[in-house]
Amino acid sequence: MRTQEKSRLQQDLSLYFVAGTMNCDSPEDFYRILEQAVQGGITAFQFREKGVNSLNGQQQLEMAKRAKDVCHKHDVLFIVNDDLDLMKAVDADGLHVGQTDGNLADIRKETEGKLLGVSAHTLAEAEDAIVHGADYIGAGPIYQTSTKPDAKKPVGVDLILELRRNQLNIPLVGIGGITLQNASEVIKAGADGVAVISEISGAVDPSSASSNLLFAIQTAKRES
Ligand code: 3NM
Repeated sequence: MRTQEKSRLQQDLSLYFVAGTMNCDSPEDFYRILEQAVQGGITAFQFREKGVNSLNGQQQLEMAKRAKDVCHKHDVLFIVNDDLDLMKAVDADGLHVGQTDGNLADIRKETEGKLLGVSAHTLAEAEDAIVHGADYIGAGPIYQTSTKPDAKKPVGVDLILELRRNQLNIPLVGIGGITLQNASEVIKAGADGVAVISEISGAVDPSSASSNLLFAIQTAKRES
């Protein structure tokens, strides 16, 4: 990735909201939260419609299209979680995959011209993702999270420090249990951004939650 593209991506990943209908009361609530999050200043969004009670088929496709339109109206990156066909069907900006979502070399071939994000829990997983051409890494869970039932043991900001100490200078976001209170610690450890679900989806006011988070992130970046 060229230096200019990389620094643009580092900016675009600053406040990365991840959500699906499972994280909201209803599909309509999902749109309300997304609209407000966009108004509040999220810089990237991941459509993660998976797990119990998630939508599929045509309903899922319609929802992804509408979510992409909301994002693109405000220059917010639109990434699809772990569904190559859906990513292609909606012409999303990229795909995000976990460690068990398939062969990375094959996925990279299928996502040519798109962003590819990979979740990593260890230095070895992050190195492997980079070898296979990942554009960014989602490192986590940083803190305890109850949002993802199968989340691994929290690694703390130590994982981010370790990746940076080992010269992994790929765009990087921390994920898992990140809140307004701890976001700046994640940035100061070397992350380019934070990815959150419940801190925005569960907020009484998702717009203020987003703008407060963005302010904390930008302040921490300036101070780093
Ligand atoms: N991935 P919250 S943790 C989707 O460790 C996801 O890869 C994780 O939700 C990982 O911000 C996580 O509510 C859940 O803690 C993040």
